[in-house]
Amino acid sequence: RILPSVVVATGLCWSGIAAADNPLVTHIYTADPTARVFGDTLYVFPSHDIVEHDGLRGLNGFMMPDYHLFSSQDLMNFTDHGVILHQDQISWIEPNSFEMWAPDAVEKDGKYYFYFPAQDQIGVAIADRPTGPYVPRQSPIAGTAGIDPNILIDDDGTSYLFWARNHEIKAMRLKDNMVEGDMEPVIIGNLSKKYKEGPFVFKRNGLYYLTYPVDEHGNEEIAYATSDKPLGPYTYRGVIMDMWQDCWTNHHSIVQYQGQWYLFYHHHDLSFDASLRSMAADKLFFNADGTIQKVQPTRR
Ligand code: FUB
Repeated sequence: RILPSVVVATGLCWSGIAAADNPLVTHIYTADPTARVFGDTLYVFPSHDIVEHDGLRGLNGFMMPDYHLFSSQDLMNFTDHGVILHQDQISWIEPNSFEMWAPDAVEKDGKYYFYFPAQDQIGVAIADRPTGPYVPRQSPIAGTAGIDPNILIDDDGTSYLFWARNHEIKAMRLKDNMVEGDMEPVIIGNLSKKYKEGPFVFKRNGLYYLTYPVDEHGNEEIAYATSDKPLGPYTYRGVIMDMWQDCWTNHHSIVQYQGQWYLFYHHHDLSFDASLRSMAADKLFFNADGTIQKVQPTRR
């Protein structure tokens, strides 16, 4: 089921990479974008919303069968490398469950590890190149019931897996093989907000930033907390992006590319349907004390 299609989405203008003409692509619906830099290229690993299938809608109304991979070197033109993983390749889920939710991908020792949630468990597919082919392991990662995996590789090479479960954010250190836990999972406490999911952790100037969507009022805003240790304790710092009216979810990643930080996120401006979302990006700025300035979304 690997589709070899390559589509270049053009006509996107960042006017000197100052503001995006969001959404970033319009030929398919893309949600939960994780942006990563491998070499000199920015890759985006989003999930994929499709319209209803045979009159069905999946869990929470989402229909998410597979993952496309996108790349860009100028943040104006995004190449769609086609499907890098499809639900039919995953032996440990029910057929046609359409629950291929928010993913992440990292490089370690020349291998590319693609982490994905499916039916409330977290799997890994491995490739020799960012564009694949990705070969899924035949069982999920033990001990990781939940959704929205995110990997932090620390400066000393230690890797941590974060994910969401029952409105909490959980984490554990991984073994060097990147596919097994090296400790019992812990819950990251002190985040002080209600319904949390979609963790994205990064490190800047020795400080760990745990960023996450939180549903306080029926739609998700993106909040963050900081710590001097990867597993906390974290201190809540505030909101990075206000909630979207009517879109319900937001899901993001934060990346530095060519010296500039960016927030990738999603919204439903293209469809006006909360289960048909489109990925977007805008510049993100830090204050001198390390706090993050709120990002004003550039909307369609
Ligand atoms: O895209 C499906 C789910 O919606 C994600 O896993 C959540 O983070 C939310 O965006």
